[in-house]
Amino acid sequence: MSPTPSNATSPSAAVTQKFTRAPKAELHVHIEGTLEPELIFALAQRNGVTLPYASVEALRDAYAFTDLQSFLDIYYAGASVLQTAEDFHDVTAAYVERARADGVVHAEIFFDPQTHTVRGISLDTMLAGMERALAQAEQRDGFSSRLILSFLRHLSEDDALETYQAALPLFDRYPHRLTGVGLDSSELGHPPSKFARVFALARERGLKLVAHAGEEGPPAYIHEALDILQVHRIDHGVRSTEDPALITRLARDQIALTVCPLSNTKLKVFGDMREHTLKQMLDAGVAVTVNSDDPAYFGGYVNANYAAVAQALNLNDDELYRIIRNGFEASFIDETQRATLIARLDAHWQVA
Ligand code: ES4
Ligand code: ZN
Repeated sequence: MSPTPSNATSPSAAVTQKFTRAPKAELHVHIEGTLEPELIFALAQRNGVTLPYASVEALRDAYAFTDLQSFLDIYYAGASVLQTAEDFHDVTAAYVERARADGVVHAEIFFDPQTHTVRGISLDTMLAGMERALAQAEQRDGFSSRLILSFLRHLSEDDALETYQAALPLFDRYPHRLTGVGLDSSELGHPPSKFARVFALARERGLKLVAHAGEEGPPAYIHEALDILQVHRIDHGVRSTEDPALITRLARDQIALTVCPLSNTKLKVFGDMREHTLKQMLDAGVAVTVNSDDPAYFGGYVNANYAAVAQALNLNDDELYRIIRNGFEASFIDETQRATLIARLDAHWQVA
C-alpha cells in the first residue's frame, strides 16, 4: 500500500504517530503554569476570589505576551487562586492526567513557594496537596514524579534563604518527592550569582540543583549557574549558541538543557520556531530535552512542544528518539528506574 500524497510530502507525519505515544520524561513544568483558565475560574469561585477578568474567554484573551515579564505578571495573578491543599491537589491531579495522555511517565515539577507564602499559604499546605495527587498517580498509574522547589530570582537572596530554612522540615518529610531546588522568574538583572549562598546550602544537603538560565539572559548567566551554583541541569539555555565555548562545555560535560519550544516563541525569545536553536545544540552534541514549561499559558503540553519544534526544524526519527532518551538520561531517578524507562522507550520505538 502506498502512502497518501499528504503523508509523502510530510516527513514528520510518520514520526508524529510514533513520538506521541512514546513514553517520555517531562523535566521542566511549573505547576502554577498548568492552571487552565477553566480551573482558575472554578478555584476562584470555590475560594471567593474575584478575578479581574469577566470570563474564561476574557482571561484567555489576555494571554498575548511580548516578553517574559508580561507573562509573569499574568501567571502570578492566576496562581493567586491556589489557597488550600485541595487546590494544590486538584491542579496537580489535572496536570498528571493531561501529561499521561502525552505519554509522560515521569515528571519533575517546579513549584514557586514564595508566590504562595506571601499570601499566607504555608509550605505544609502546598506539599500536602501536591503529594496526595502524586502519590495517588504513582500507586494507581505507575506515574513517577519529583518536586523541585524554585526560588523567585526577582526577590532577594535573604528571602530565598528564609524560604529554604522554612522548607527544611519538608525536605525531611518528603525525601522521595521533594528532591531539588531551582531558580526562576525574571532573569535579566538577576544573575545566578545572586543566589550563591542558598544554593551552597542546598548542595551541602545533597539536593539536586537546577536554574533557569539563558532564556532571556546572556550565556554568561549559564556559565554562572554552572560555576557558582554548580547546577546539574540548565532550564532553557537556548541562548548558549551565542557562545561556542559554552556549547563545547555543555556537550563535553553532558549538561542537560530543559528546552521549552512553545514557551520560547510565545515569550518572543525567538520570532519564529524556525529560528529555534534546539537543532544546532543537538547537532553539537548537547543533551537537549523537550518540555512544556507553562502549558496552560503557552498553547500546548509536551507532545505539542515536540510537534512544533519537529516540524519547524525538520527533526527526523533518530533525533526525536535522542531527545526523548535525553529526558530519561537527565532525570533525577535511580539507575534501576532509568534503565527500566529507557527499555520501555526502546521497546516502543522498535515496534511503533
Ligand atoms: C517561567 Cl517561562 C518562565 N521563565 C522563568 N520563570 C518562570 N516561571 C514560570 N515560568
Ligand atoms: Zn520555566
